[in-house]
Amino acid sequence: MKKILVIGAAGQIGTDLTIELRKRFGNQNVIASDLKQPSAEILSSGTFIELNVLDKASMEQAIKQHQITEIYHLAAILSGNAEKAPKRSWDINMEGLFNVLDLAKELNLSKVFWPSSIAVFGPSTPQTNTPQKTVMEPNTVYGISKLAGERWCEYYFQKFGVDVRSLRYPGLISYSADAGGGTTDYAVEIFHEALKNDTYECFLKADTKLPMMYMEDAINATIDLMEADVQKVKERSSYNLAGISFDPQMISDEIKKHLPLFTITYKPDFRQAIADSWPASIDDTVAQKDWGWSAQYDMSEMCKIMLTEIGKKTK
Ligand code: NAD
Ligand code: AKB
Repeated sequence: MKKILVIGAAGQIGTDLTIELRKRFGNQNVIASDLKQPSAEILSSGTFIELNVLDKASMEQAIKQHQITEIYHLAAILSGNAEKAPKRSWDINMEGLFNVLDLAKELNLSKVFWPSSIAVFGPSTPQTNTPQKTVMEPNTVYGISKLAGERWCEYYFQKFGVDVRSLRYPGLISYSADAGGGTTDYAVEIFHEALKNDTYECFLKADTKLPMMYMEDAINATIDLMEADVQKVKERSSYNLAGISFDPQMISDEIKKHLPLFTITYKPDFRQAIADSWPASIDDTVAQKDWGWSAQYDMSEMCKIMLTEIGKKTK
């Protein structure tokens, strides 16, 4: 029987992914874990344990106690925060992954999910429709850790048979939890500020186009990949995944259709250089072909949902 451990369940993705996994596989079969308290919905719908991904012994104990068969390992330090504490972020991102991969190998777990990111690409990568296989020279701590992580995932699959699966998520947009310190966070913050104050000061320039995706698409892609037949999962580093590509001006124009008084101003900070090093759009035809992936949400649908759902919370 499937028994899942989500590590990083209190974060932006974990908040939505844990609930969806519980819906699909049963509340009692999905154990949430994090360093910090998760949402009230996660706390009330199933088991939560406080777990540090750097503490391998405690993780081993939790896996044995709850008879875990699969891990979704989401704990990491994202691009913006990682630049502020490079060595500590490298340690958390890499040591955490090693602990999970080693436990999967030693305890013979059936599957592991670990997310990579568009941050694996760098300034020398082709920026438009970035292909699955291309030049990868990331120049951020976060991107370097994700690229190294991809190589280790493939290594553990090939050398030790660990069935680890991965997606290169674009910037994810959701309303259930705040974004966790990345470069694409503006595309979440803008909705909160638009509804609260009718204005938003953006930390990226108006024409900084980046690959983005509405959270429900990302959750579906994640579970689809994890549930795909093993022979369909041919890419053992990480799959490119594409949703919507836009820049701050485009999303601001879309918000204005709903909130005509909304205004945006621009004050680029250190995250501009990170964004400039990333692709503007992604080619995910390999994921489409291998396991039947396709995104459902466009920018206008995503904006409508974000404004409605955040609007309900801010009333
Ligand atoms: P987040 O920062 O919102 O959540 C990460 C969670 O991990 C937090 O709740 C944090 O408390 C927890 N955590 C941190 N250190 C920990 C530790 N030592 N032990 C246990 N838990 C710890 O991040 P997110 O946006 O949910 O991202 C999840 C994963 O997806 C990360 O690997 C991230 O790199 C990747 N990703 C996210 C995006 C995105 O746009 N959100 C895009 C690409 C990739
Ligand atoms: C970040 O901006 O760091 C993340 C990501 C794209 O990996 N959202």
